[in-house]
Amino acid sequence: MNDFKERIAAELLAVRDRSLAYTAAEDDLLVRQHSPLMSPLVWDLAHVGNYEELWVLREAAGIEPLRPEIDDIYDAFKHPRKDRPTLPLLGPAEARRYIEGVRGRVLDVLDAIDLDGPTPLHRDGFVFGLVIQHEHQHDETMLATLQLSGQPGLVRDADLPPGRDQGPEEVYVPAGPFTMGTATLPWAYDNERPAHQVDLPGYWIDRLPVGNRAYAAFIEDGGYDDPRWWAPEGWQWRRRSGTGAPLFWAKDGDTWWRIRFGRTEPVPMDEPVQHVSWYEADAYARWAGKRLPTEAEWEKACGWDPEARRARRYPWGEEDPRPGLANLGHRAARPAPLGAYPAGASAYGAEQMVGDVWEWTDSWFQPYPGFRSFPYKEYSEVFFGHEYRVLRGGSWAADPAAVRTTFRNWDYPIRRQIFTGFRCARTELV
Ligand code: AVJ
Ligand code: FE
Repeated sequence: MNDFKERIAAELLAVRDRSLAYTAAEDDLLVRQHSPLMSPLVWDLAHVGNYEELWVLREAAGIEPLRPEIDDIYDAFKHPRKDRPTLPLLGPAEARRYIEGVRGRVLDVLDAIDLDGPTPLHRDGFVFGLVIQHEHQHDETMLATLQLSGQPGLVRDADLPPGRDQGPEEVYVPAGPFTMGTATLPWAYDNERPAHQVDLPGYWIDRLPVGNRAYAAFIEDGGYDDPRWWAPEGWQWRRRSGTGAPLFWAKDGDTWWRIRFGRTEPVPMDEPVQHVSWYEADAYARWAGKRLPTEAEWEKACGWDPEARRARRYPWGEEDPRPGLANLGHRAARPAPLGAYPAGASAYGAEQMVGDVWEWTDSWFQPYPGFRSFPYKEYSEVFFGHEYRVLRGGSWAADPAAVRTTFRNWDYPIRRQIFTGFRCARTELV
């Protein structure tokens, strides 16, 4: 195998190690439904293998189906998450055998395949990028399921750099055009394409994500009880749900506590807030006299290099992510303290845009002008519209393989179990 193929093989191995680590539990934990919002873990496990079979073995390599009878069960569009426990799912041992069988054949295909042709699925190893990123995204989903379950054992406390209590509250992004999306990143998804020019007026954007201390001040100030701050549907959601704090938070006397993978600990006030819905982020921003950034504002502040007049792959440039630049890949099971990554700053000086927490933006998930679905409509196209808000940047649980300045994630505005926070923006006053 050449170097590129070796790299792909290493990525396949790494993501599988991760999936197996998250599912190395007793069968009962894997088959149980921890929340109607989430699949049983054993569904995710076999689903990633089935997806890999469909795309690499059947579509790219033309191999006959291994187990066509299970396709229906693992089709995410046929069965909503809440119904998945009632399906005749493969048991944990069978699921592991199945995905291992698929993987063995996938490595044979990788060895034999021509990564420069004959189809766009082969080119630059796109189909391998597709399944690697897909599995990492499901791993992050599994981690959210495990956090909901209260399951201990997932806290990993790799040393994160200390926070830094200096620097401006906001950075300024002057008016002007930038290139949004990508024409060149080979493993980018269809929804990141095509690259196109967007001309924005000048704006301010927070240098850092909103922290727990600032968010607690919003709560103490009665932010959850004041309809002035809330979008109308947000206010309805807040009243119906009775929500008064981020998910997994509880107050005891004067102290906020949180539960993190089964451990109860004081809320670290210097960390970015996470587990808030879009509605909460939107309300906080209004309370703070600001607003959420649009997706274009977020991407320009993160990725645009105004001197070179081109987009960077990461805020800091082209260099691959490493521990000194961003908190990714579940090295620690939490966001890093605010200000921990000065070396990871964008050209405009915005920090922690990649890693730590996904960031809600004000934008609906919509196609870019000239969008073409690839390789299938159900990855992005069926989600476009006014139902899902765009999330950017990637959390501490996201893998570097599925993070870049152009990467787009999306979810319902009420979602809170995902590792999501936000930062605010502000239009320049003239
Ligand atoms: C991009 C994270 C919203 O999990 O629904 C997984 C990714 N697509 N399988 C999701 C995805 C197909 C997707 N998100
Ligand atoms: Fe999937």
